[in-house]
Amino acid sequence: KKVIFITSNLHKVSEARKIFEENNIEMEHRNVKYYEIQGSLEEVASHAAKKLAEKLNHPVIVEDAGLFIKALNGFPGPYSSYVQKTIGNKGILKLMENIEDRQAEFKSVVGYCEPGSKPKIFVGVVKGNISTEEIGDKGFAFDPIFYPEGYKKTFGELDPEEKNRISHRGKSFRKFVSWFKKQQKV
Ligand code: ITT
Ligand code: NA
Repeated sequence: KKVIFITSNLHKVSEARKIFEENNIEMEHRNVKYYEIQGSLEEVASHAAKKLAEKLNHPVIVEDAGLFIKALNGFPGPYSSYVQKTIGNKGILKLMENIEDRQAEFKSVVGYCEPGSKPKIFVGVVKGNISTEEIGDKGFAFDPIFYPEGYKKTFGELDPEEKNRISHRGKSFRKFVSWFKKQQKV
């Protein structure tokens, strides 16, 4: 059975595609514009998955993600996409100047829904720290300013496979995949 992954973000697609391929699940990417409610990542992902499953009359996946910085009370969180496009990494580093507590986490929420059913969500989190400068050019968006816990490299310095192994997105999509495979057997 095929799943349609709806996103405007091609970086998400390439990271997720590896996980689908490793598990022999057929995934088709589509960039369908839709209205995103305001709310937590969980609310946004489940609402969008439900809406899009009915609209396309097909099982769909969406993913809502964000970077939550502790010293900034969780900012940019649900506003990550907008903040990345406006103040960017330089703006975040500026806000973090002279702040000693660099703790942050990336969170990814996968929303899955089949037409006529309730949406399900799968959450992945990776803890880490905000750097003091941008390092690495391998990932996207906030990757060059995020040190995953236990690593001396930023996400921007990791190969895609390495990032996937520990990332919020790797975790949420692997959770989805393991649930999805169990469903297929019945
Ligand atoms: P769609 O909603 O169309 O899927 P988007 O890019 O708008 O694409 P989100 O609403 O989930 O996605 O925004 C999350 C933002 O957080 C994203 O645009 C990036 O700026 C940032 N982000 C999410 N995951 C990231 C990652 O793995 N590495 C770096 N930045 C990330
Ligand atoms: Na979005």
